[in-house]
Amino acid sequence: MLSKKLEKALNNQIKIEAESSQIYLSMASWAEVKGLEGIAGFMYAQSDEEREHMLKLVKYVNERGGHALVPALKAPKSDFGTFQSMFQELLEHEIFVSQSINELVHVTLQEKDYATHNFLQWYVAEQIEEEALARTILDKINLIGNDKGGLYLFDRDVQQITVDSAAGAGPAI
Ligand code: OFO
Repeated sequence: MLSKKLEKALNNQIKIEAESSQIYLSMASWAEVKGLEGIAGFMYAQSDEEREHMLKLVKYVNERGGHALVPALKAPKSDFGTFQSMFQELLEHEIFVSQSINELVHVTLQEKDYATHNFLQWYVAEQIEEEALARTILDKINLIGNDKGGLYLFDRDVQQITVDSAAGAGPAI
């Protein structure tokens, strides 16, 4: 059974994952409208992943005798300036999510809830990968600079950049 304090903290994380999914959906839509099909596809996939992260938490909270609450969300912004700044925002957002997961892990220790501590290790590992992925993409973007041909290739190949490639295992562009 979850303590009230931990249930509240987990519900807060549900909201953060839901917001992440909304933000990335908005990024996908912005990129699609700009004709950046590959970047849009990448962001749609990121959005789906965040929804999965949220669902995993919802099911866990309910399974442990809590009540997962579906949160109200504020609308994300709809203009991201340039694709460079959009990916910078993606990285900053993932750093924020990592901090939030860390705080959540801290609460599990305070509450001596080792099952939830164990459950959250998946998120800890996932955040390392997601931050690495965002940094890998930003490195590629910095290499491209303002080169239009580079952007064309980047947009074509960005969907191939996976978490594995960020870790050095898969295809890189
Ligand atoms: Fe990328 O944030 Fe979920 O965990």
